Amino acid sequence: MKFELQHTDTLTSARAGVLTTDHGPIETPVFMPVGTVGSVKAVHPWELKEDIKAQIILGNTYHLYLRPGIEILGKAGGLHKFNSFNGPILTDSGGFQVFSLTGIRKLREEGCEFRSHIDGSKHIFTPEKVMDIERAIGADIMMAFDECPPGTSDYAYAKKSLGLTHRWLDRCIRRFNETEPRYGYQQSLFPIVQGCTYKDLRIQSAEFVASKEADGNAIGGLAVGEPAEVMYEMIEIVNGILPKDKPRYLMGVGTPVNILEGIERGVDMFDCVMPTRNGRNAMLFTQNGIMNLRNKKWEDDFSPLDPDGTSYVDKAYSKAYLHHLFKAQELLALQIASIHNLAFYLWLTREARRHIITGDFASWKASMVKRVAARL
Ligand code: PRF
Repeated sequence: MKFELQHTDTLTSARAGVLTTDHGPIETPVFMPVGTVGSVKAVHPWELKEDIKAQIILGNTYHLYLRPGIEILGKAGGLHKFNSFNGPILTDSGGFQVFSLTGIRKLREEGCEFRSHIDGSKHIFTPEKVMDIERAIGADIMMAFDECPPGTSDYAYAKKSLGLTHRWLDRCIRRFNETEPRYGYQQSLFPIVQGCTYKDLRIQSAEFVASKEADGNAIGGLAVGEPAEVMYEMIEIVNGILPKDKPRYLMGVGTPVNILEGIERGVDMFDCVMPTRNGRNAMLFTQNGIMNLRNKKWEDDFSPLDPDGTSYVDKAYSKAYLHHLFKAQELLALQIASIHNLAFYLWLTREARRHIITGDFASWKASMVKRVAARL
C-alpha cells in the first residue's frame, strides 16, 4: 500500500493525498460509509459506487464473524466477492463493538470474552483471532484489536487499558506478519492510538504506534462523550507525533463540523454511522444546515430535496415527497435519506480536498463550519 501526499496546506495541517490499494486508489481526505455486516444499510452497492462515488467502505469484524461467519466468507472468496462492492474495504477490529457490550463481556490479558448480541452464545476475541478473522474477510485495511475505554474513564483505568492495547498491538503485528493474505491481494494493518483525554497517555500512545512504522495509523477512543474541543486538542497532540507520510484515520467521527475540524488538523480518513443512522431517522445534512424531514414545515414544500446535492435523489424528489414517505413509514424514505446524506458527506470531503489543492482551504472551511450546523 502506497500513500502519496499531493498537497499540504500552508495555513493549517490539512493534506490532500492518494492511498493506493490493490482494489484501487483512494483520494484523501475521504469519508468511508459504514457497512457493518457487509452492506451499507439501505444503499445498493451500485449507488455507492456509481452515483455517490464512495471510494472505500467499512465492514465490522465482530458482526461479520457472528454472521455469516468466517467459513462462509472464506468459501465466498472474501468479502469483496461476497458483497460485490469491488472497491477497497476496511474492517474495524471489533474492539469498539465488543466493548459496547458492557455486562456481557469479560476483559483479560489474553483477550475479551463476550456473548453474541444475536443468540447469547459465548465467544472470545484475542488479537491473534481478530487478525485471522480479518485475513478471512480479506479487508484491504485491517484494524488492530484495541480496547476503547469509556469516555468517563479515570486516569488509572485509562493507563491500564492503554498498556493492554499496546501489548495487544504487538500481538496483532506478530500474527499479521506470520500470516499471508488469502485472496491474492495485499492487506495492511493499521494500529490504533488510545489514551482517553489524558495528554501524557495520548503522547505515549502516539509514540508507541509511530514506532511500528505501519502503512497507516488510526486515532481511536474519541467522540465517546468528551467535549468537541477536547477531542480536537487530542487530535492535534497525536497528529504532531504520527508520521506525516502515512494516512491518519480518525475512527467513528463524526458530524460535518467534526470532520472539517479533523481535516484542518491533518486527519485523512473518517467513518461514521451518522449519515446513514440519522438519515434513517429523517435527519438530512446539507451545505446549508440540518433538516428534520418529519417536521410539518416540509409537508407542502415541493422544492428539490437538496438543490446543491450531488446525488440523483437530490433533484429527483421533493422535500414534501420525502416527508410523506417518512410519515407513511415507507422503506424508500430510508433509502433516499441514506443516499442523500452519504452523498453530502462524500461531497464535503471531496470539496475539502479540492480546496486544499487550490490553496484556500482555511477560508472555505471557516465558512462551511458556520453553515452546516444551522437548523433548517
Ligand atoms: N476503536 C475501534 N473502533 C472504533 C473506535 C475505537 O476507539 C471508535 C471511537 N470513536 C470508533 N470505532 N477499534
